[in-house]
Amino acid sequence: MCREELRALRHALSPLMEPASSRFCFGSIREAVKPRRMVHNMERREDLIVPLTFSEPSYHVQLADRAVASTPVANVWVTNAQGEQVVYDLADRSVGGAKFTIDKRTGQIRLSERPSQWSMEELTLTVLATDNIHDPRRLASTTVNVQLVHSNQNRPRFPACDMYKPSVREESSVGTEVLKVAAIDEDSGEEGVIEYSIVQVPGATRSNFVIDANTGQIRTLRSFDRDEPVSERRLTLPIRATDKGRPPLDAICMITVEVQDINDNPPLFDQTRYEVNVPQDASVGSNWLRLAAMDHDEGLNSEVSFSLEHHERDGFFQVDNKTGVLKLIRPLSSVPVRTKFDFFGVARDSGAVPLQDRVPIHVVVTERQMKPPVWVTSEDSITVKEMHRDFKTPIGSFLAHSAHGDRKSIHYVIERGKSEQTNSETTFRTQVTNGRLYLLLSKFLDYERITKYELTLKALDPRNELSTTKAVTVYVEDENDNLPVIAEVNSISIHENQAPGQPIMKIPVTDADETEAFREHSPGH
Ligand SMILES: [Ca+2]
Ligand SMILES: [Ca+2]
Ligand SMILES: [Ca+2]
Ligand SMILES: [Ca+2]
Repeated sequence: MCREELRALRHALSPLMEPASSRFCFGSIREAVKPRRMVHNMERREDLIVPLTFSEPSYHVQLADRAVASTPVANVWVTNAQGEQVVYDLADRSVGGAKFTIDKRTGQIRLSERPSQWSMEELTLTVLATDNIHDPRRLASTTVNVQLVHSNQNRPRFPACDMYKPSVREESSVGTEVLKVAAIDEDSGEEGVIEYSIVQVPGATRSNFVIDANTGQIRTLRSFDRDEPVSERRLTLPIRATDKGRPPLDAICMITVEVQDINDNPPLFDQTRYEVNVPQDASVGSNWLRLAAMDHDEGLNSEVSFSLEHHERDGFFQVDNKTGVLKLIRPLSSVPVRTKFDFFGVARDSGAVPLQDRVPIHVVVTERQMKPPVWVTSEDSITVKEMHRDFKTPIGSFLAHSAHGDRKSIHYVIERGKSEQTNSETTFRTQVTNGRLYLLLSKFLDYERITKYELTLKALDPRNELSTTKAVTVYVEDENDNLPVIAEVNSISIHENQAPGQPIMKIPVTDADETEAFREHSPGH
């Protein structure tokens, strides 16, 4: 026993002790404090006096940090009191002793203040016992080591979860910083230490992001492509914060990462070349062709304007820069029949650094009195549900007449453009019955890949080889064809004090449907 403790022990016991002249005897500390006269007495009564002995040489207890005042902490007692009255007390009331009380008769130690705010993780009490019977009095001391055990009272939480609206530019390199999340946990100690992780979405074949477990910094694990047909426009990113309590508590924040467009697609013409025959007597201002181009980017990056190249010298035709319609602006009456005009059409997007496509245009001047077919059907768009599985029933029909009023002789063609959206994969086919063109599907549609197609139908009169094209847009309608997927939830920990009916966690759900209404999920649905 150290000198300070001893001094404290003496001080604590002073009310119990007789004046200095009294005879007394310590148990475990008797050697340290015995006065001369006591030696004499002990020698004389050695066979009669057995020192008091505590049931344990020292006591070790654990105390939950959420314990309240008056919680029993430990019971100490002496084993050899033999019915005599023993008095227990705590030594040194200035340190640990002030935080506890002891029942002087039973030796039960109780808390006298809540330990949640203590600065120390453990403390040691010195307990003294004495009897009032023997002469000299018998004394003993022991220690009670109290170790504070932290309880996991608080679940981590993401205070700014609703504010996270990260975005990442498509085609950004691997390792691009996306967002730094932060969760808080009001527990102290390990129970308040947070680790971050990404919740795995079932069925996900590859990981999109990685998070630093300690800092919450999220980076990309691959580069994304926003544009059709890949169409990664929104990526689901469920983040979990887990504390180190036993058992741990966790929280999940569902984050949606928007993939921002860059101008990485040039416009693409819907045909590899445009050919048209124009009669010598065609009137100035008449339309002969419509250039069409698609650009898979978004906004200005996909806004296309048209122009003509190498045509300044001839100057017979002009293209509308918005609609792509080619019109005659000078009479061809002086131009010999079978004259060919070869020039290029240009489609340029409006990106900061514009991209463009060129297409050859061939115009042949034909005999007078010749007229191209005329489209009777005025509709120029169709909407098809993406679940459409019927490849035999037409999704639309179109009619063109020859300029001579004979419709049976008209030939129809659906152009195969340069991209899937302009029918490069023959997603659409035609069937002609009684001089009318019927449009049919030959492949499944998937709104999550392609939302609209730009088709070019051509009506050709074989007698004069004049043709007229018609642009038709096919809109794909989103259907609720993707089941919501519940992300992996390894374990849910519920706090013992959690009130019934209180939410225990938000289960992360993802859904590939593009339309917002099909992505809303309510419990039980
Ligand atoms: Ca916690
Ligand atoms: Ca892209
Ligand atoms: Ca793009
Ligand atoms: Ca573009």
